[in-house]
Amino acid sequence: MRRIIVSCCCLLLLSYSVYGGPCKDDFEDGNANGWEEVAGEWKVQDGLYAQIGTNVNLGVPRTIIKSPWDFKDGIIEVTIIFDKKSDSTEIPSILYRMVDKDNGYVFRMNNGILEVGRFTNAQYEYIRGDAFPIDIGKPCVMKLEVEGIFTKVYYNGVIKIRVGEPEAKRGYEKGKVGLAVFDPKRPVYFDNITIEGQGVYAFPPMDQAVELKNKLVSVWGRIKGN
Ligand SMILES: [Ca+2]
Repeated sequence: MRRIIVSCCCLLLLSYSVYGGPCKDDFEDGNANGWEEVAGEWKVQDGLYAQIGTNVNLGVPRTIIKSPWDFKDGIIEVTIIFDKKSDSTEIPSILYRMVDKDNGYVFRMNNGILEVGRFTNAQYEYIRGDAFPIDIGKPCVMKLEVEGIFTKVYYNGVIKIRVGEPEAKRGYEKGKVGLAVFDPKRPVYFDNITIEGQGVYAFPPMDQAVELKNKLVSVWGRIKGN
């Protein structure tokens, strides 16, 4: 038994050393500090990050984390919540390995199809997708496991597709992480983004743990001061 526990601890330590971080945002602090809103209208409300703008003339609504690090290999998890009036055609998406605001990889929830593509010069290019029934009446926990040229997509903890970059020369090696909504007819809400990967770490002002601690300290400071 003891040996099993020790092995588990070693495995845990090993996984921590492989993946740093995590970097998280649950939006409970009421702001989108640490994000660069590139297009669309993004708003933190009720502990969720909402895309509420419907004007696509300024480009695909998207927001990118202004991280000091670049994401290469690792895990990105985010909860996606469709609006009550949604018919699932808004295409909420996760951006990753973004070399700039217009170029990188995209995972899209495209009306029942889970697909991976490239975002090249702000235009979407499809690589591969598979149809899976999505229950848009409940929050969808989407997880991407990215390693080398491969992206594995999990929906509510179950692996659904594995997509490889078919054109090595056109692939993106590393970059920023973000969110997008390709067809923003109705609002889409995001929550609990977690990023783990080599070199990834929580950074102010996105570091919730530190913020929470500081908040507590300042609240106590105020109470004591009064
Ligand atoms: Ca939240």
